[in-house]
Amino acid sequence: MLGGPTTDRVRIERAREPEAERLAVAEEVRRGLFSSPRSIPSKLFYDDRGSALFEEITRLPEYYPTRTEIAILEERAGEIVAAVAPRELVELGSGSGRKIRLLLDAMTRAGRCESCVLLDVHEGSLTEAATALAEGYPGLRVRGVVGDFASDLRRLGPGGGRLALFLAGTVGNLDPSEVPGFLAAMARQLEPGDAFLVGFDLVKDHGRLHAAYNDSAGVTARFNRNILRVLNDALGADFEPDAFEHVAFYDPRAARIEMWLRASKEMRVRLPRAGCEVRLEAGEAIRSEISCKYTRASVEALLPATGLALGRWITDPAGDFALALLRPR
Ligand code: AVJ
Repeated sequence: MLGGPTTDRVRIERAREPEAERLAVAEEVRRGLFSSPRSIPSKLFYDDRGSALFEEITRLPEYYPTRTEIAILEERAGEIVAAVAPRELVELGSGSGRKIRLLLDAMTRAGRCESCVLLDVHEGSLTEAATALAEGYPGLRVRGVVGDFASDLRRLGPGGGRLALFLAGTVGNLDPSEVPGFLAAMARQLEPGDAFLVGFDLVKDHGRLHAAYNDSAGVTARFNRNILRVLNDALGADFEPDAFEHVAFYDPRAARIEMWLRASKEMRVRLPRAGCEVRLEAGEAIRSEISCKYTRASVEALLPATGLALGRWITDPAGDFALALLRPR
């Protein structure tokens, strides 16, 4: 179907029907809010407003990961594509498209750019990204899967000639105890010769890490509070986002950033579509994100028993960010 009209080359699927998805989200939110510590699943950040705010974060002077990862890919995409020789690109969390294009361009130059699969929780950004790629790459077949990388990797289907991407350091949002299981699940969607390229934000000066999540323009604070609006929209909740304070800090022992929302007063929040009500004391906080920072050694320590081995380890000259090229053993 080379060069077919754009719409013939795009297919969007859902891992779950919208109603089942709503029930699953309600259950996850309820579980998080009544856990100790209280938490909200980070994947809920990315509605339309949240995705736009994250885009804004990527342009902040303090937020180095995005521009560093792009710089690495601008320099090394050709080498990565030469090492894997993929026909198909898979991206978990469809992002803004800039980075996947650097790899698709390298595949086009190598003469093997056939198909692309995007997996993302947010249907709006997924459909937009899939359509834009089909328009930008004549002949490319694009499949979008609305789903969660933590539970829906099987929807990707079997590999073969596949380079999968998990960029931006989003792997840092998983607890390290969950990472080996996640990598093993990805390994099951790969064939020998395929590869999984994973972006890891690296341990560095604590002041720079702190600043990246406490920007002076307050965009990260708005991004953080927006997750409460997402809960209001999705579950009919009545959080007052402005009554919560943005808190983010680096915990050197766990090598991770933690983001919290701290209630500035005592409150009672109703979440009718999750069938619950939460009472918060003044000063009580809800954790909205962890963002784990890695070293080459801590990445290698995750790999035994995953079915993946470390191939290339590519960093920027300053060692701020790494791309790990993982290969099925
Ligand atoms: C997109 C998940 C990689 O953890 O740095 C940015 C999200 N949170 N600022 C990260 C985020 C606060 C980001 N990831």
